[in-house]
Amino acid sequence: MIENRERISELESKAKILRQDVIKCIGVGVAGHVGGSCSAADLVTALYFYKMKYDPKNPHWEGRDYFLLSKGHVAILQYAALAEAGFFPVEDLPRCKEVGFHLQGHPHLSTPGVEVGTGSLGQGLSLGLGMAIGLKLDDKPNRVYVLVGDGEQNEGQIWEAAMAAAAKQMDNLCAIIDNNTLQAQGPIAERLPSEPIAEKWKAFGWNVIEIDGHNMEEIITALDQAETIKGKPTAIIAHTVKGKGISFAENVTGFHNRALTQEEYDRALAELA
Ligand SMILES: Cc1ncc(C[n+]2csc(CCOP(=O)(O)OP(=O)(O)O)c2C)c(N)n1
Repeated sequence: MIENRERISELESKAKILRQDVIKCIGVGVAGHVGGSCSAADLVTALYFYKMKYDPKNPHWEGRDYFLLSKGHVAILQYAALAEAGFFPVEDLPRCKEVGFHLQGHPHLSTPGVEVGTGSLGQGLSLGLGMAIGLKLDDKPNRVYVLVGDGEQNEGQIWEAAMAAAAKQMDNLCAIIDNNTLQAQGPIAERLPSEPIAEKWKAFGWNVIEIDGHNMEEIITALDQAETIKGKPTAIIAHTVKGKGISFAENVTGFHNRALTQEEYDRALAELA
């Protein structure tokens, strides 16, 4: 149990580092996706530093698990995880969005560790499903994890993939839904409501686990449980706070994709220290 507590506090510290990296990646005066990166930081930390198998020196290693960032606009969060995991130097992060550089505004195959290009919302789950089917056909044990936004549930393609994954009994596929309740222009409930999300995934035939997406113990328990479920894909509905960890950005729609002033940048890093 103590060992578990130590492991959890290590992961919590790592999540803090990822959030700091996100801020350094955005820098001052250039718009960046603060909100959705910080809401998903604990989830992505648990995937990269607890659950997934990979080899940063050999990104195409056959034994790896696959991570797809369906909400591709928070690429900087995946870049932070990949850098901290050793796929490329952490010093590359502030060069994000530089023309021709390997870190672009949305995930691109030129980045070591990125499996697919995403950013047009709705596509990542279908891509992940295709990979999961391929792995099953090859009788491989690798797992596929797809991070999906709750606003992204407005995309019809999500539900085509959800229906097909359940029909094909893809128990090697796990969707993690970052349920932060805001999308780019405001509360999802006021734009096109996605709720009730858990009931929808259950009705589509998925194993559903609901968690507090900032509670590391709940996150890793859910990821472990998902692996034991046979005959169905798992959807982890993670209740999160957009902008989590930066007081002035928490639950503020304006921080979906915004430039930071020097003062905000300094304050964010101080709060995350
Ligand atoms: C097909 C498509 N339509 C619109 C957009 C523009 N867009 C980028 S992020 C976003 C909101 C997504 O909301 P959500 O999935 O909840 O993301 P989060 O709040 O977690 O950042 C939109 C509409 C897009 N990237 N792709």
